Amino acid sequence: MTTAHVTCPLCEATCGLEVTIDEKSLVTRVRGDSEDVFSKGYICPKGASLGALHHDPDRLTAPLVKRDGEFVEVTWDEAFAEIDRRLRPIIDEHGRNAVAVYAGNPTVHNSALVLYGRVFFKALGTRNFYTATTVDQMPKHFSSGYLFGDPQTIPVADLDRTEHLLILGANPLVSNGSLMTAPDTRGKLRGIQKRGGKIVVLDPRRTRTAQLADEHHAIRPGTDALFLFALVNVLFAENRVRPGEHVDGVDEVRALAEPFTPEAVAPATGIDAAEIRRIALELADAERAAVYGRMGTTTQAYGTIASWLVDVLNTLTGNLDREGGVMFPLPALWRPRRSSPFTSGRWTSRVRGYPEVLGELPVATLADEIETPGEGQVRALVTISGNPALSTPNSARLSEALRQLDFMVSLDVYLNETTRHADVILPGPSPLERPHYDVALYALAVRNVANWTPQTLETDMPQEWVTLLRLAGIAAGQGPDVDVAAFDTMVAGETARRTGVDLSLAEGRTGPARMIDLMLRGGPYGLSLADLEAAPHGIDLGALKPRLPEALATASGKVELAPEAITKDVPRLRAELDKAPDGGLLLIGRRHLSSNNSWMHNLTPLVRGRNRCTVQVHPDDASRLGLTDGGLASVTSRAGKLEAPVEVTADVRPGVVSMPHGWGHDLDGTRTKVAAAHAGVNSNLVADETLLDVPSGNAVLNGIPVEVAPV
Ligand SMILES: Nc1nc2c(c(=O)[nH]1)N[C@H]1C(S)=C(S)[C@@H](COP(=O)(O)OP(=O)(O)OC[C@H]3O[C@@H](n4cnc5c(=O)[nH]c(N)nc54)[C@H](O)[C@@H]3O)O[C@H]1N2
Ligand SMILES: Nc1nc2c(c(=O)[nH]1)N[C@H]1C(S)=C(S)[C@@H](COP(=O)(O)OP(=O)(O)OC[C@H]3O[C@@H](n4cnc5c(=O)[nH]c(N)nc54)[C@H](O)[C@@H]3O)O[C@H]1N2
Ligand code: SF4
Ligand SMILES: [Mo]
Repeated sequence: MTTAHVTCPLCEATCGLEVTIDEKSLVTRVRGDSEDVFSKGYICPKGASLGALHHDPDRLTAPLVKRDGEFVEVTWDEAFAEIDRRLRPIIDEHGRNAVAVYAGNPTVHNSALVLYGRVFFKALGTRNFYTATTVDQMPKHFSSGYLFGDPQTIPVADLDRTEHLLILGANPLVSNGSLMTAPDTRGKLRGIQKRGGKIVVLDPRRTRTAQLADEHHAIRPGTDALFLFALVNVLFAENRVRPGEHVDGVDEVRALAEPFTPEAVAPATGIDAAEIRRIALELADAERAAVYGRMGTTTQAYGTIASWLVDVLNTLTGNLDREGGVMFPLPALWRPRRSSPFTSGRWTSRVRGYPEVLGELPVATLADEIETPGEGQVRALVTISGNPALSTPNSARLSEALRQLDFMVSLDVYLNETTRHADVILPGPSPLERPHYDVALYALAVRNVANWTPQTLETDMPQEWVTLLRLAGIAAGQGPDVDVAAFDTMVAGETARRTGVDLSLAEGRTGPARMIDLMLRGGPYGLSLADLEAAPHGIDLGALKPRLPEALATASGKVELAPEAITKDVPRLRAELDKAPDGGLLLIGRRHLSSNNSWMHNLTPLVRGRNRCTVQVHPDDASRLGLTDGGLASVTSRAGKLEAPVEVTADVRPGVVSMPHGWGHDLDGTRTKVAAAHAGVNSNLVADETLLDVPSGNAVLNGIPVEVAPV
């Protein structure tokens, strides 16, 4: 028996887990590591299933190549030779933009994919670059980019010290927190209440988080920007504005907020004007307060304005960069300092003219780019840990487009709804077969921490950084047999140069371990990987500290509260005030503690129990529409139609129906037996790919107009 201490890479909470392994390399137990400096023993059902994931017989362990429509196992060299043979001619004949990339959510949770994905993307040099960010948090990057100068500079709620938390469109008790790395959010939210503080939740559904909160307001979907603007309006009207130093643009915000009085937004939001006023004043008068918005505020038509207003409120109430307010973490890894402030729209998408943001185009337009002939048409696709065939809007249309590609490669651990369209699938090691450091998420942690996970179990499979370097070699025209060790040393040398650390200090290490050693050494705490290796439960680097103005990268060196790139979208929102709600139904999403987007449904412990893929309908709507609990309903939108069982519940607001995403595992050609037996229905069949948040290009996944009828 051996015991390993690993950081769970499945969601953003970064829990420390204790994994027990027997002599035959069988995972016999996974439990929370009570000594972990951050998570202190917390674990959720997904983390507890790391063993089930590792031992899943459907998890791929060898490359697959499609021959005459059937996947066959091949050697790694054969797989790379096939990619070189088929990808290079497409690049040579049609140019680099003919090859698109889609990187999915687990990329962010995997240091090999984070650190070496960019090497491959650079070698490929395509403008057809797509990620799950445009079905998620792009509006937050956009607003942070303009407010603070850097799209990665996102303030997080100081959960351990705040006394008033206003949550919009987030359900951290189920999601375990997002853009807010905080293991055991339930404990942390309870802590606020124990200190005598208050939690207010705005959500069209009475979620677990809403149930724990002191107050829940069932806002109409898609109206958060109106609601938040009304709070800003009240702060000015009632003389509660105290932004502090380092802030520009307060007067512009005052003028912009003028039309958005509580009375003006009440009909659209469904929240009383008097309530809005009270919520604003309680926020302003709280000793230390934080406003936090997530999926419900970003995946909607006014995602950028809503994300911006969240931080406008934090700033105007004096809670930006203040203990108990929202603060900027200082992670242990070196981070590049931007040489120039963030800007978007440096190029636009070919078919619909959507602006680039962070070098990405909206994944909602990927099907357009594949289907539409002409110069620059996408003919090949590389997916990296993504399942866009389930996770992106109008996924039936995208699936059909994937069929039309000349060539497709997927780096993925399953043969699923997306990868079945690939010509070559390259698997990667399980979380227990690779080392781990959370490169991305410690930059969003409510406490500064660092924790390294050594590789627990051996594998014959190449690490994914090796795979990415070989792909980079192919993309660069050097063929499938690039000298990986030399290439890696070159990449590390570049990191050494940028961090100002002597490469030889990381001698004896390769891959992500060497990169992380260099970045730790060049980072603000001067740590090294050896320090972390000596601390299996992590190193606590303390509570968050004020970081302004040093954290800012704007041209003015100040928080630019009214950037034109955002304020020019306000007239579009203003027009909403003149529209009366049309009484139609709006579809929103829903997450479950035992789910992780689309890809953990092949693990028996996580799909046990009753079918969770239901359409939740309020009793009033159910009786009006003739829907019965357990009966089948059709859900129809501009984009498509689906059928799913009805669950009648007063948890959803009247006029709102809710379905989880990531289901629909009954498609031909997949190899996920357990998931197929718990197939569910794909909610993105009805998500409309033409509905976007205009500035950021983020898809609208919450508040989709639908019709629901009994089947
Ligand atoms: N309607 C609706 N749609 C949504 C959402 C919603 O709320 N509602 N949520 C959106 C959000 S927030 C997100 S982030 C996206 C997620 O969208 P995606 O990232 O496209 O989808 P995932 O379900 O996360 O699929 C992850 C894929 O990575 C593979 N994988 C897992 N681990 C590894 C690994 O270690 N290496 C490799 N190479 N592959 C791996 C899995 O097998 C799976 O195929 O979905 C979005 N879609
Ligand atoms: N168990 C589990 N955990 C996960 C995931 C998972 O699939 N399962 N996915 C992970 C990922 S990739 C992400 S990005 C995070 C997401 O983390 P969260 O954002 O916390 O998760 P959601 O459950 O999508 O919460 C969004 C909430 O917004 C509400 N909502 C919908 N429309 C609106 C609206 O217009 N206004 C307001 N105010 N609220 C609205 C929904 O009812 C829902 O409760 O979760 C992560 N953690
Ligand atoms: S909350 Fe997230 S990080 Fe923690 S055990 Fe669950 S999946 Fe893993
Ligand atoms: Mo996400």
